[in-house]
Amino acid sequence: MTVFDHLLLTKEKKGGAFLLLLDPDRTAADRLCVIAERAADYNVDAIMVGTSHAIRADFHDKVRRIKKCSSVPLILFPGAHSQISPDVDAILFMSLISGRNPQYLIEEQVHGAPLIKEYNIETIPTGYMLIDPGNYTSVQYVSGTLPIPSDKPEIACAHALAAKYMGMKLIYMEAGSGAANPVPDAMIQQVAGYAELPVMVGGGIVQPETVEQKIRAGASFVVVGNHFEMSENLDDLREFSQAAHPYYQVRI
Ligand code: 1GP
Repeated sequence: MTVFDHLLLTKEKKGGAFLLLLDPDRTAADRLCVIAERAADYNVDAIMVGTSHAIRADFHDKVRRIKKCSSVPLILFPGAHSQISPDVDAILFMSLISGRNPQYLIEEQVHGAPLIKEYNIETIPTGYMLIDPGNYTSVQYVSGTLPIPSDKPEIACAHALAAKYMGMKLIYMEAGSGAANPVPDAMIQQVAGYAELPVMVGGGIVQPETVEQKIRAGASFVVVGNHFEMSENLDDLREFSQAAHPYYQVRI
């Protein structure tokens, strides 16, 4: 089964899927391993790995370490083509469709495609949209693009539909790492209903209740990063994971 099919099946069976984002450039290798091991214990559906700003010399070694430490599917969430690693199971093959910067619309993809073929990595064609979080985030700065206003769902809907017509299989609605405000529920609901594509939501989510709220609004997949990079206690990973699986909780 492909990683994307695994996520879709999880959504169908459990109501949603929970993805943990790890940034190798900001976290020590041993800690990455501990978090990855715990992810397997707590039913995290996939681990995403990537960074938005720098890439350090040991980036690929750390990706390999995460893969060795956990049986959870590993998905690259690339900030640039230099992050493509042979050790991931799949890659979000993204275009930053809310922006108008050709580097992130097509150029990085052209540089990365031959390597992805060589490594035989599963691609998940993804329309990536920045939604205004109310603060200035790294992804806005690095990409040099403006986010979609959070009170303009019709703009987000038009972008998502264009992505669908171009053959993309997933919409990622991103508030940005450390966002002051996550993507609003009303916007998630409208985009998911209008484009009829699975929607991934991330950025600024720090409570399990918010995970469940985004799933109930229509997100298929929820991503949390910062919270677990900062947290000393990883036990609440279980609550975050359970919050993304509302049907599963009812059945057990
Ligand atoms: C960032 O959406 C992800 O690309 C996760 O955001 O780090 O704020 O959880 P946080």
